[in-house]
Amino acid sequence: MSAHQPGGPRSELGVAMIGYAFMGAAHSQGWRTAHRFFDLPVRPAMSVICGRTESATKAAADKMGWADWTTDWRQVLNRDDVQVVDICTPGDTHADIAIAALEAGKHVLCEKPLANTVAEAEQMTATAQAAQARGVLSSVGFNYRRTPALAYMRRLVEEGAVGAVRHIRAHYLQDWIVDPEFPLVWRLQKDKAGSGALGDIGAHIVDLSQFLTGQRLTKVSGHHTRFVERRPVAQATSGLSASGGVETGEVTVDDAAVFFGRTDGGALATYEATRFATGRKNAMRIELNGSAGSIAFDFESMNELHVHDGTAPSRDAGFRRILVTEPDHPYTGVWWPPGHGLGYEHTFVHEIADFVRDVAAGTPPAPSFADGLQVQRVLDAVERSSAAGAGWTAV
Ligand code: SOE
Repeated sequence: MSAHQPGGPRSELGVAMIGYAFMGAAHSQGWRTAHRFFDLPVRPAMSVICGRTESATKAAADKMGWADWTTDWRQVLNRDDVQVVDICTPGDTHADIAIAALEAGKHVLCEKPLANTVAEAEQMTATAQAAQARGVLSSVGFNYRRTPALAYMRRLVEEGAVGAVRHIRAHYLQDWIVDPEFPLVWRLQKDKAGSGALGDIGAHIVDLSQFLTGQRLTKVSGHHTRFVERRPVAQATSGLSASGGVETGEVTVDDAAVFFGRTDGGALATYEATRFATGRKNAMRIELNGSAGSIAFDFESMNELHVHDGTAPSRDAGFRRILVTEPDHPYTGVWWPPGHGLGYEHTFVHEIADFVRDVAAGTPPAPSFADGLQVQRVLDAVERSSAAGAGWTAV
């Protein structure tokens, strides 16, 4: 229940979450925890969770701490105890839910990628911009921006630690579908996910590279491919794990994508997104090389940055490891003593803390739907380039 009195201060921000699987669990952790560590102006209230299957939704509500549950997402839009709709469903439902929620006056946090197509993302962005004029806010969940080391990397770039950025080298390497018997989960179906490795994890590195450098891709050249054409139809899924039967179905998305591009700031950027990098679990790596130095990051060592100061005397040259766990690093001060480290889930806690603060202050959160749309345009340009034999394609 919202404690809001008409005309008075709101002490709670009621949230409805749509979806309860991997991202639903990650976001629930954020909603449960953010106000317990961060000093927030309003306290999130986990009002209702929504999913398609009654028994699973009810179980998710109990397990993740939601006060109520429903199987009808439209129903949550009429509730007075809901001010925020958090969309954690596959991409094929993002546009319908986000547009209806914004039009109903609910703030929206939507998982990435923003949509399955540029046309959907454009519609969502137009709706979000109209809603923002009425004080209704929205954001897309590129959670890795909230990794302390990456937030600090951005600060270092802004302070000139790498000088003029010449190279952006971004890889997102996973291996959870290397086994051809791994089932055909929704992330491998174009009608549900929009694209494969490209949209699911390539979207993160496109967003991050632009966030870290402040530069935007203007043209790309790319190629994507599929290594396994058919897989057992999924029977049960949990997080990124699944079991399948004997019946098989067609994989309709890319398994891996490589692309490079030019930015409006003059950098040459290279990207690789794959779920076939055997042995790499969540190796989201990004390295910037510039006129004054370099910075490198790997999510598998997410509390560290490797920084080279190219202006130091050559006898002292080399990459220095910075442990990003000090109280004056982004986000870390509210957590544990230096060196004790954070994990994947904290990126969602930070995302939600930032979102709650922005909603309470009436400040448009970042990344916006417009940022999500721009990423979608990059992904679309990579697909068009791949289809046309990898030539330069404008974003
Ligand atoms: C699967 O590739 C996945 O769960 C992505 O969907 C997430 O965005 C990423 O954070 C981890 O991997």
